[in-house]
Amino acid sequence: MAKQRKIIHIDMDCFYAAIEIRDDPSLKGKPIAVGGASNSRGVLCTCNYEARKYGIHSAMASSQAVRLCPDLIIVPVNFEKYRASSKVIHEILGHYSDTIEPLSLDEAYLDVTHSDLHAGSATLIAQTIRNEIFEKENLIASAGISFNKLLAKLASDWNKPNGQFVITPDMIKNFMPILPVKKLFGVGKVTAEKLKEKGIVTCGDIQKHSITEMVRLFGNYGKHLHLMAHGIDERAVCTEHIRKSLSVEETFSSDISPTHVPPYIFDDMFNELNKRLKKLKNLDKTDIKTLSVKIKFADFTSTTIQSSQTAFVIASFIHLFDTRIKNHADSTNVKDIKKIRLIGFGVSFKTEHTETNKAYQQLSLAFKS
Ligand code: TTP
Ligand code: MG
Repeated sequence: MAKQRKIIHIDMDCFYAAIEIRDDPSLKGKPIAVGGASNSRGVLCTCNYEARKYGIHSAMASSQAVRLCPDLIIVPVNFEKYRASSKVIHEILGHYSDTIEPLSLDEAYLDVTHSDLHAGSATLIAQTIRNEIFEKENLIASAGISFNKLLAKLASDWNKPNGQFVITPDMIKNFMPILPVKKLFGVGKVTAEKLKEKGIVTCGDIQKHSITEMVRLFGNYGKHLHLMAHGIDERAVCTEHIRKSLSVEETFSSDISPTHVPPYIFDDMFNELNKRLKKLKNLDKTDIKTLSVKIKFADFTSTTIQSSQTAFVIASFIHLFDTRIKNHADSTNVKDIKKIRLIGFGVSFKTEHTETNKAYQQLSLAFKS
């Protein structure tokens, strides 16, 4: 029989907000959030636990948050700082396992099944990781420990903030039935709503259905839901990421005219895409299948133009952009030409490419995978 796995999920507590409070102790104890200003179209990235008491949460419009808590202090986003901290945290994680899967700047899975540290106690390893993060970065992490990724992630949420929790196999029969389905990996608002229409709100409700019934109702995803509702998740902690495409995009601080895009924007984007491509293993430029340009207009409508005919040079991207903008201008009155809030450049590949997972490199506000 295969050895039971030991998986740790680490998730930093109110990550961006915690960094801002660490760097400005006068914010301590006050409700604070990180994000866009409340007098513009800003939204919040996150907030501390004091602010959460007022019902404030990530992705809420800043204006709404200030209505809920007039004393809320909103600190502007300082992404470089978060990325620097994330890099240190991921380096610390590297002291405890070679099998690490970063999920975002502040979250990662570690497989410690074969670790000799603390006589193989995943609970003690998690505690030591959290201590080291606190000592080196002065930030607080929570941890979840279990025998698969699904349960480890659920567990890290259990005693948040500043806590850890272990889910053992014998806890599954009591733990899963009461768990709301929206806590399951991949179940967002839309899926939760569809499940609710069938009277399914908790994992216990799923357990009442046979796997055949779940497949009949929800297709292949129904099978996946059925397994998760029983606490089963065979996914490995994955240190490599398979890529079929790569793109970078930039959202401008204010909308720009499509006919007056500063050339450095195209240069920056092309250079960033090129830099990211060079990091992929065994990539030959002839392996690029299509080039694409994405444009998001000020009214949030967006369009993507693709070409499989052109070479990977900046002029090809600019040509795609100009073609789309010309079509738009030809079909619109000059006064109605929409401004642009975001431009993206991307490529797709003929074959799949693997790269080492590094969350702090992959994510940025301006450039995304
Ligand atoms: P989370 O781990 O979801 O949130 P958190 O760390 O702020 O709070 P906690 O884990 O204690 O519940 O996200 C990590 C960071 O990612 C968060 O600090 C800010 C950023 N983020 C956004 O920018 N937008 C979002 O919608 C979310 C959910 C997070
Ligand atoms: Mg977090």
